[in-house]
Amino acid sequence: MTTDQEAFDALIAAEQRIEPRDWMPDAYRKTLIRQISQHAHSEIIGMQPEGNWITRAPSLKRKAILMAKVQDEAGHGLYLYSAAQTLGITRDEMTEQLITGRAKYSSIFNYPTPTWADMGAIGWLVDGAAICNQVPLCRASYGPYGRAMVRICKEESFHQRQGFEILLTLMQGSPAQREMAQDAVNRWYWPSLMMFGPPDDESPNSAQSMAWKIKRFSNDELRQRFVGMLVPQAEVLGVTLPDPDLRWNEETERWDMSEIDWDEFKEVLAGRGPCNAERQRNRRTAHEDGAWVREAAAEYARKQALLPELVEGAA
Ligand code: FAQ
Repeated sequence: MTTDQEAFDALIAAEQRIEPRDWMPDAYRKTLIRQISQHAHSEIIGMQPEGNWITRAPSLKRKAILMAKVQDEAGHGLYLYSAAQTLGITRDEMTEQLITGRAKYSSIFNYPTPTWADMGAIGWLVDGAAICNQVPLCRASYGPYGRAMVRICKEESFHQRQGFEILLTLMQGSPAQREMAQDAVNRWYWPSLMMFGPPDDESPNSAQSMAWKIKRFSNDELRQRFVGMLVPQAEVLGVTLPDPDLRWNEETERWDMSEIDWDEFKEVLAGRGPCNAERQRNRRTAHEDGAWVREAAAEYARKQALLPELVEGAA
């Protein structure tokens, strides 16, 4: 007779999907809840840096595009919260973890967006990194997560292209516009490399997540792939990637690069990045301001549930 564990292992080995009603080890469930909820929180907090520019976008067309993009991120958060809920955690619990500062979300969203060029750099670099990281997650062993990622990745591809196009337009503009684009690339390049997580030898979750086929590539492998994608695109844009040591190493067939400032990464994760407090505060306020919407929706649902009885009573 096969045990639950053996059946689970066989599904993973056969590249089959684990679905919500299947038996799964507690640690697998816990890892998925951790990663999917952090991912959902990232999408929701990630609306803030760009939301900052909606009222100041340089044209109606740019404003419409930016609004659509920020709304897409909200949608991604919702798909991901729903995927996490299939594992037994409630939306309320996840929200509570986020607004009380107990949950992690991506370090990248704790950096400020002082200029319009930041919208270009976020699209190109942040969405670009997100795609690199998330395309392999479409094959994650947990069905609801993998399926959510398919649609998310399609939308992220459009986001990346719109960011690239903002930077291209600026790079074809005046010297001041070119300088603004380069400055934004300089500020977002290193934080975008940090999105892939700590180096492999300091990544406590990677080995197990890869064995469970949640992650398909290690943090460093994906970081390498991302840099390889950026180099030719930077040439087309005419921007310089701010790493004088960046070069292709024929022998190792890897990109040599300067050391990432992991102290900065740790500071941001510890809540001491440039915008951590502001992002948390805004999220908390938005949640409190939305209380009446939740109450109204719950009341509406209660009345809808009573409706058949009322109709019957009236008949
Ligand atoms: N920031 O052992 P590992 C987006 C944490 S969405 C903060 O390597 P793991 C779309 C990690 O959670 C961006 N924390 O962990 C968008 C773990 O913490 P824990 C979000 C980080 O899970 C664009 C600890 O460090 N994407 O950009 C970071 O195997 C534009 C040890 O690390 C995802 O969430 C970090 N950068 O690998 C939205 C993708 N890196 O819980 C708006 C899904 C690591 O043990 C605008 N997630 N940590 O205390 C993943 O692929 C993985 O979770 C990794 C980390 C690769 C992020």
